[in-house]
Amino acid sequence: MTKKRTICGICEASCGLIATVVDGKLAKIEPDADHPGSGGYACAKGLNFDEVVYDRDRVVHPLRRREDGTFEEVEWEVALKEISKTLRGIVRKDGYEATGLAWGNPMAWNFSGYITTIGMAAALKTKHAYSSSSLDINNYWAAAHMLYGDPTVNLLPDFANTDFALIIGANPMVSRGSMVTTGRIAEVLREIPKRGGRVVVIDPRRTETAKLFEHIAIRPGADAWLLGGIAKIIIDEQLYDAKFVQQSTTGFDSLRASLNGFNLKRVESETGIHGSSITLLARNYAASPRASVYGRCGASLGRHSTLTKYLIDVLSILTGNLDRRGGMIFGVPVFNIAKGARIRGLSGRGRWRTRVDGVQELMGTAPMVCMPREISTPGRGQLRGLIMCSANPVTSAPGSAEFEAALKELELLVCIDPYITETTQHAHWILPPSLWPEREQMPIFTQQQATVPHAQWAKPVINPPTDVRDDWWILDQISRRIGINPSLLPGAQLLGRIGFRPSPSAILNMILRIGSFGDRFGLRKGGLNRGMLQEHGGGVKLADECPVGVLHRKIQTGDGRIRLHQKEILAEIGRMATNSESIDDERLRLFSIRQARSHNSWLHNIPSLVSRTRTCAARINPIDASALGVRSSEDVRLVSDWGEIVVQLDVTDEIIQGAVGLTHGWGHGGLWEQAREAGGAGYNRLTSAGPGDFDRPSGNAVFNGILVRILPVRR
Ligand SMILES: Nc1nc2c(c(=O)[nH]1)N[C@H]1C(S)=C(S)[C@@H](COP(=O)(O)OP(=O)(O)OC[C@H]3O[C@@H](n4cnc5c(=O)[nH]c(N)nc54)[C@H](O)[C@@H]3O)O[C@H]1N2
Ligand SMILES: Nc1nc2c(c(=O)[nH]1)N[C@H]1C(S)=C(S)[C@@H](COP(=O)(O)OP(=O)(O)OC[C@H]3O[C@@H](n4cnc5c(=O)[nH]c(N)nc54)[C@H](O)[C@@H]3O)O[C@H]1N2
Ligand code: SF4
Ligand SMILES: [Mo]
Repeated sequence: MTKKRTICGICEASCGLIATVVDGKLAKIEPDADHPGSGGYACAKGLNFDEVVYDRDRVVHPLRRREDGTFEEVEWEVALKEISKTLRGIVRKDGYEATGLAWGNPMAWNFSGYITTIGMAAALKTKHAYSSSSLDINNYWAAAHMLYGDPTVNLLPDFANTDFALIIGANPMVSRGSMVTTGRIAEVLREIPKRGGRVVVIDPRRTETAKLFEHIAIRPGADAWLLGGIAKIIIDEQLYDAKFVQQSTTGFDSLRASLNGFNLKRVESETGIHGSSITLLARNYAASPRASVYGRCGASLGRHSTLTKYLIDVLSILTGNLDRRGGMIFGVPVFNIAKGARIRGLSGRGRWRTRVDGVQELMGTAPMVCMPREISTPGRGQLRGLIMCSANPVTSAPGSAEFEAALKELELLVCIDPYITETTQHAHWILPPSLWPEREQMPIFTQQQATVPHAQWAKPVINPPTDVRDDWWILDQISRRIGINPSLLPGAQLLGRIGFRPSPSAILNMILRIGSFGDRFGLRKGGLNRGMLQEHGGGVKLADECPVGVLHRKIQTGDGRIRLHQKEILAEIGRMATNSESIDDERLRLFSIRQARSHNSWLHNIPSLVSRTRTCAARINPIDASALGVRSSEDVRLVSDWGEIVVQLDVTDEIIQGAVGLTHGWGHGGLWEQAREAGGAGYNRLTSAGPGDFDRPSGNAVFNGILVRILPVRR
């Protein structure tokens, strides 16, 4: 029996864990009390992950789909040979531009898979590079590119030191934080009121987080109205930090003029929040010496999400809370991803547009919502051969039916995934990847957004089943057979031809060693390298907190100032103001709910995480329920412009009137038996990937604020 330290690879909390291994098998997972980030916290998902590793439905051999839709096991050599033969055929016929890659959320904890994926997309010179970031945070990147000239600039709320935390559309008590990694986030937030500060939660639902603090209920999709309204009050009442604005920004007059339409009456009617509450909120926020504004999925997954994120940042900028202790701060990157992305030409936006919809590229990727049309629209550059890693778009992308239909049209679909899901069942090939306890773990992304800077690089805890391989290895093997090197190293294709193909781990170790915390190959005593981090096993603290006074190093606008004037933002404000789908529509507005023992679409095959009481339901307010004549526990039809589902109803006053909260990630197909039996219905049968149905500047998907009707089930 041995105990090994590792890092959970499921969510952005990136908790430190201790795994007990008995006879080579994962016997127990416990929280690592000494971890500098998570400090002994871990949730049920991480602690029960052995059930995923040993799940009897797990794909542990390469599978080929037969004519009748069933799958047969094949040898790796056969799979790799046939896949590359088909790919080469597509390239011969239609060029590399007919091939593509798509990757989903688990890639964020798979450094080797991730760098090989983006390396492969670069080597294929394809525009078909689709990331789940466009179902999630593309609006962050687009707004950061506009304001700071670099999409990777990410403002972290300094919850540990703030006096006023304004939380917009986030539920950290359940999600454990996103786009920020703050260990024991629940306790850190609870400390704020204890030291005399305030936490105000803006959410259409009285969530697990809202219940603990002050809650202001908002209609789904109305955040930009609220934020613009607050910004206007702060400017009109001269509550802003004129010195900071003058020294650090350009375009203030344009911002001020753009807010003209955000008069209190309109803001009140759009948001459903009383005008006096909005005014008070604006004044209190601005008066607070150390205030932070944090928005997440609720602020990212609606219409106008780039505008919303722009306005979130504008509040910190106006009040001088940017780069201030207790306001918004910047992480300390162990790997300087921002610089690396700039050097390798990934960092940017709008350098090309998608073929069918003409949407701007962002960080070298195209939005997931464009994929169905890229597959089904003929012409040069039509997507014919797709490799998809760790993604389940049929459930998690908007417009489930559009994805299902399009995936079936592909000449080649290869899915690297541990399950036969409602998505991967359409693949010609399913290849079995290792899971995070079976591979080296080093969370490049979350380590750079940690509010207590730390580094960790863990060895695999256990060996994978015989026929299971790391995602990067699978991509590399396919690449070799089609004559490319899936790498972003300068000169990679030439180096590949002469046989120089260092592993992702070796490449990152080299970058670590020459980086600001590195050992400079022995020249800097106490510096970091992979070997010493792996020897230690647990997290190594780099500082007690993130530094402030670093803004000038982050900004890449040329003149060092934040650019408030943005044409695309003005256009978005115009669009939003004239949007007629609004307050007079008698339909209800749909929004998403995440659950503690669930992770998007992929932990529903685990008995200890799925119990009957925790499955899928639509929640509405009692007043709406009585007007509609529906009751708790009854099945109802939810009908949108794009689809309909039948789902169980839960009547609760935690939901604002005029809205429906629906759990996302349920209603499974495919061959994961427990997940199928768990039942429920797919949220994204009600949403759309249509050409007008995403955020224009960023391509981010729209899941929240969809208009729906509740109707009785047809008998
Ligand atoms: N309605 C609605 N839809 C949403 C959201 C919402 O709030 N509401 N949220 C959106 C957000 S924020 C996100 S991030 C997306 C997520 O959407 P996706 O990125 O599609 O991710 P998941 O649905 O979590 O599916 C992950 C897949 O990866 C597989 N997998 C797990 N681990 C590994 C691994 O190590 N290697 C490989 N190769 N595969 C692995 C799982 O089996 C699963 O099939 O969903 C979005 N969809
Ligand atoms: N247990 C668990 N943890 C997770 C996940 C999971 O599925 N389960 N998913 C992970 C992923 S991929 C991500 S991206 C993060 C997300 O992290 P969070 O964003 O913190 O998680 P959500 O629960 O989606 O919180 C969004 C909140 O926005 C509210 N909301 C919806 N629409 C609106 C709106 O229009 N305006 C406002 N103001 N609020 C709105 C919802 O009611 C919800 O409370 O969580 C991660 N952690
Ligand atoms: S799922 Fe997230 S919160 Fe739970 S143990 Fe893993 S990293 Fe921590
Ligand atoms: Mo996400």
